[in-house]
Amino acid sequence: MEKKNCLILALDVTDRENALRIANEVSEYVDSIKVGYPLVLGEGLGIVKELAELAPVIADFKVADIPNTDRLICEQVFKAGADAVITHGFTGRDSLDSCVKVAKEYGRDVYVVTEMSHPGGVEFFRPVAETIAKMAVDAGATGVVAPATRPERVRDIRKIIGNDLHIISPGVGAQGGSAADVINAGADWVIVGRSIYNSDSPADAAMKICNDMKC
Ligand code: NUP
Repeated sequence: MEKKNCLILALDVTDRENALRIANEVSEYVDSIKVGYPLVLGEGLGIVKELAELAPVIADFKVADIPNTDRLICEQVFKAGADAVITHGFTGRDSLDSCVKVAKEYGRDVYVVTEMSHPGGVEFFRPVAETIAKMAVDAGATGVVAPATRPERVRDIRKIIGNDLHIISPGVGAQGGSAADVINAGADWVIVGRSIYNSDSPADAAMKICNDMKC
């Protein structure tokens, strides 16, 4: 993904019409559009191809299964036109290796969740986040997902992964995180959903976040 605005739209609306309207309105401000279960379950995987005409798509399926099932999921995601997939890491190195292998075959990207951004994200992830981050490096992932709600954790994770891997960071706005703070802490991109798609003017909301970050 090319870094221009440091902003990724989390498009968690559930219908095609709203999804395409919002994506069109903000496309000049975002480097990528992240889709997840809400939109894909609402409209089908075909929405990925439509959105990919506006910006590269990250498929946030938090893939977390045995290696063979992970392989099958990643193949479907990339065949559908996604540029990247988000996977979990707690399933272990063999599962992650399977996702990275498929991504390399397709020339696509893999981002691995380290510690989640919501309050419960510390309960189980906190003790293993650094180990997962190290595994992401060793497995040859493109980058990791780390919480904008805890910039200090982004700093910790940046120390582990060095500068070769990217950090994409959700939790800005609706979850309380600040885009500028987490970029200063070492994130490459912020991922923002509700603060943009629930705004009366998604384009203005996206522009304001870009201006705040001065990325
Ligand atoms: O740790 C994570 N936190 C998180 O919010 C990992 C994620 N993938 N996300 C996703 O980022 C979440 O599912 C949603 O799509 C987006 C944040 O949206 P919002 O809180 O800005 O509305």
